[in-house]
Amino acid sequence: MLTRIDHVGIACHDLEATAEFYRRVYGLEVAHEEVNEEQGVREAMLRVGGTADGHWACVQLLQPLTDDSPVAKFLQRNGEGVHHVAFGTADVAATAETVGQRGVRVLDPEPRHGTAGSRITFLHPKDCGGVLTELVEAADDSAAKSEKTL
Ligand code: MC0
Repeated sequence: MLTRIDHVGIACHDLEATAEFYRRVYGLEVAHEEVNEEQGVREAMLRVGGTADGHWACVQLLQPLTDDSPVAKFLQRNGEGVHHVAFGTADVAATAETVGQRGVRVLDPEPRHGTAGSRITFLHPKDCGGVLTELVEAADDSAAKSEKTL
């Protein structure tokens, strides 16, 4: 059902300063930047290594756009740090339905728009051992899914 760790989301106050930390200390570069108004974030993806299913595992830096967004609330409560873990899946809607049947609250029954054309849904941290969990169907995961169904 889960095919990779897609990314680890890290909440920060200053995207550029945090990206510079990852560049200076680990030599990681920003591969992709995006603003996601619906989620209330500016984000930067830093590729760390390849996964067995042919994707990149990334660190995702998240800076809030507004004071009432989920990442802003998280920063107010906890300060900077790991905000969520995201798993890749070939079919986000099917995986969300399965985990929902297993007693986990699915926060977005209808998948939303995520990084680089992906489709995403979040699972409630209180049902996932305190870890806000994201399911990600990348744009090319969907292509693989249509091939499979042909
Ligand atoms: C909140 N809680 C967390 C947490 N956020 N626990 C672990 N990790 C987190 N990130 C805990 C709080 O400490 C609190 O626990 C309880 O959950 C309720 O939190 P709240 O903030 O008072 O309540 P809500 O219900 O308003 O919000 C929590 C919820 C929300 C997780 C439902 O933040 C949400 O819907 N998040 C999903 C969307 C999101 O985070 N988007 C930003 C990333 P106590 O014990 O005090 O009750 S967007 C993204 O990442 C996109 C761009 C992408 O990857 O493509």
